[in-house]
Amino acid sequence: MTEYHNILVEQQGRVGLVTLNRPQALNALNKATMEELVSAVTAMDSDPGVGAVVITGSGKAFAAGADIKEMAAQGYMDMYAADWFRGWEDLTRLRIPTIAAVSGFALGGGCELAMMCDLIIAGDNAKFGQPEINLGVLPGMGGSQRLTRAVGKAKAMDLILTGRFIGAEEAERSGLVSRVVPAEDVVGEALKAAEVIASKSKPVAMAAKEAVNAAFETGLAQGVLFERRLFHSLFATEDQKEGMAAFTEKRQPAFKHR
Ligand code: CO8
Repeated sequence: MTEYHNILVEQQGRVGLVTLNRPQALNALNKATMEELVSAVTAMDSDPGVGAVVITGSGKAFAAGADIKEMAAQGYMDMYAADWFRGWEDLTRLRIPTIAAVSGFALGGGCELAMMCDLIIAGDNAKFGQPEINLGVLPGMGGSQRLTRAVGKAKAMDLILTGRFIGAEEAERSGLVSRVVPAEDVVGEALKAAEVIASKSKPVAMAAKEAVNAAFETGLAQGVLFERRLFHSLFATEDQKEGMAAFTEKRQPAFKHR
């Protein structure tokens, strides 16, 4: 069993739960936390017993960004040579569905981490922002790209150029988060959503995730074709047979490949 110092790792049924656990630093994402989080979630990704993953914070924050104290003294060559933040990209290559359960601050790299997940469930106390401009930098882990795709140019420019925070309601209205729930229920609701996802056919859920993600990488015609080919391919699975038979027989499906 791998020992972690900056995160807590649990499994509830078929759902993996990773909790960022540096509340004294508002879960600032230092290098060690990144390495542990990526390692834990990558292990879950290849575990046949896990069908979905929830990532959450602790205390007042989901995560208040990259660790400013760790970064402050770095020079250009340090950043370039280490390709600072590159490791986070591994999270975007996971095949298993991921949910960010955000309570409190999700700022800078914290907001970017949430956006690397497939969906965000927010507590009504959540605060999202990309305040890097106040530090003399800009978002460094995809914020300028993923936030713009999530909320559009006007809102992304507003957040990135002013550094202001938005609350859960504005984040939901803008399309950044999928659901807002009372703060105390956020992990529970995320786990419930993850359980629902994990009860489906795993390869089908992975294919659905791939299809949605293709919308951000391809033109419309190419994306629709990609979707149709994936759709066709699922007719080679036992789970398609089972799902459609269960509908006809008016019963719940018992998917084999979970
Ligand atoms: N880095 C390091 N330490 C932090 C960070 C951080 N990002 N955020 C908070 N802390 C520490 C504080 O220094 C403080 O520690 P100490 O008690 O030792 O002084 C402790 O956490 C508690 O914080 P505060 O006392 O400031 O708590 P407040 O409730 O007064 O304020 C805020 C909360 C508003 C969230 C405030 O802490 C804040 O503004 N934090 C910084 C937010 C920020 O600028 N984030 C962007 C960071 S840059 C970034 O993320 C670049 C992204 C690149 C990609 C990264 C991928 C991971």
